[in-house]
Amino acid sequence: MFLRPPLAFFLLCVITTSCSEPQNCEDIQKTYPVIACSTPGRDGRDGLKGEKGEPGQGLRGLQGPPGKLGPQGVKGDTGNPGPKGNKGDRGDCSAMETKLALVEQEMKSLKSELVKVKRVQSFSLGNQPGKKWYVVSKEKMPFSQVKALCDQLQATVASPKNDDENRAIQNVINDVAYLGITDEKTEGQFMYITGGSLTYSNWKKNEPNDYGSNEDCTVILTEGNWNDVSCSVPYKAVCEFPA
Ligand SMILES: [Ca+2]
Ligand SMILES: [Ca+2]
Repeated sequence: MFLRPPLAFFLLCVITTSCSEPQNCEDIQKTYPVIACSTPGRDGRDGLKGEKGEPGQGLRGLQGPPGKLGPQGVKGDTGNPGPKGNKGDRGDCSAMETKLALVEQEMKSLKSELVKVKRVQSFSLGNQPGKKWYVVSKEKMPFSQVKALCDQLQATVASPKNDDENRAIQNVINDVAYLGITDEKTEGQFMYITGGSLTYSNWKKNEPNDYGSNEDCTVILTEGNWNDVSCSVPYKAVCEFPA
């Protein structure tokens, strides 16, 4: 006897579903020899990877914070010079020119006054035009103060370089006075305090003697000759001004 196809299909589905034990399958086959009974096979291998899908339709996220500043780029070439500008208006220099004229006039007047003062001074000091001139202090002082005094007057301590200059100094002093000559750096080697070895000297007989091993400064005596003395003993200062 044959079952009709719809019924047979129904039974096959029921039996296949319930046929989990081998013993049950054998019993069913005995009862329904036309029905094949089998256990489910193992899972197959994974298939090939599918193509990338289309972007999703969900909401887009918020924009993230700006990234870190990148490294400084290479300096570019110098650009072309810009076009020349238009010529400006002429400035008003009349006030400046008037002021300049006044300054020039004052300078001329001052120069004229200075010439007069120099002439009077030369006459009173017995200076000769074109030659160095000398000023003597009223007070006596140690050599360190003599240097400071002449510096203040923008002069140097007198340093005669020849007989004429030595005589000119002798003529203005009325007492012993310091000269700008010492052997403070090297004993026995007298030098100008402005630098350089002596090019002229007028030592008194048996001088310099470095008496008491303590005589490193030089004085000019009223007779015009020189003696080495202690720098701490007070004598007058003679400051020298250029011609
Ligand atoms: Ca000495
Ligand atoms: Ca001496």
